Amino acid sequence: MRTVLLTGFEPFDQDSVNPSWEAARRLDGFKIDEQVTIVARRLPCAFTTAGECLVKLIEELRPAMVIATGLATGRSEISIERVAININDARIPDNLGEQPVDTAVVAGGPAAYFSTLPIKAMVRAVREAGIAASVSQTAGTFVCNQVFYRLQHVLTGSEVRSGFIHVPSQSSMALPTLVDGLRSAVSAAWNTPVDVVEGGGQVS
Ligand code: PCA
Repeated sequence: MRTVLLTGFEPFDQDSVNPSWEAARRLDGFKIDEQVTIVARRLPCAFTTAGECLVKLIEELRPAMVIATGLATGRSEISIERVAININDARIPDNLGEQPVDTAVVAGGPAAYFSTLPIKAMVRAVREAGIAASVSQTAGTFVCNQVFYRLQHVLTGSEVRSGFIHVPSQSSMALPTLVDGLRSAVSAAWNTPVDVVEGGGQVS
């Protein structure tokens, strides 16, 4: 049995729940097919611990694919992220009170890493399920971007594909819809070895 590791975040910024974890945990144990099961785990929302926690989970679970998710307050669609950048620039303190400004995620690392997931196919699959989705060109500069960058950094050169999905707040998308959308995105990621070519860019 192979594993797709799906992570969500603990609540942050005075919220009592984080829909990324609420949705991910409802997919724990879901079988994408006979050979592949989703394993869901929660990450702390802190610059000093989130990346370490994810790297340990990858060592422990040896997943065949890794998809991290987090909340993007203010977005109304499921955002399939294209790129992680080598910058921490926190607008608010994280859950340990840290607020780095303009520091590197990995000192000396490349400016950015692209998702190695089939992002266009994932958007298409979520939309086909009747749920709003789009490619996002920025995962921000807070803990989500940091975790996304660390994920791509640690898996550079490996066969294991990985990437990040931002989810809307529960006022924009009900939890059952989000769970369905996430399931569609993860299944498409696993079942699409080469991404589809489909316009999804932005002018600005
Ligand atoms: N969203 C934050 C961090 C944790 C989360 O769920 C972000 O977008 O960086």
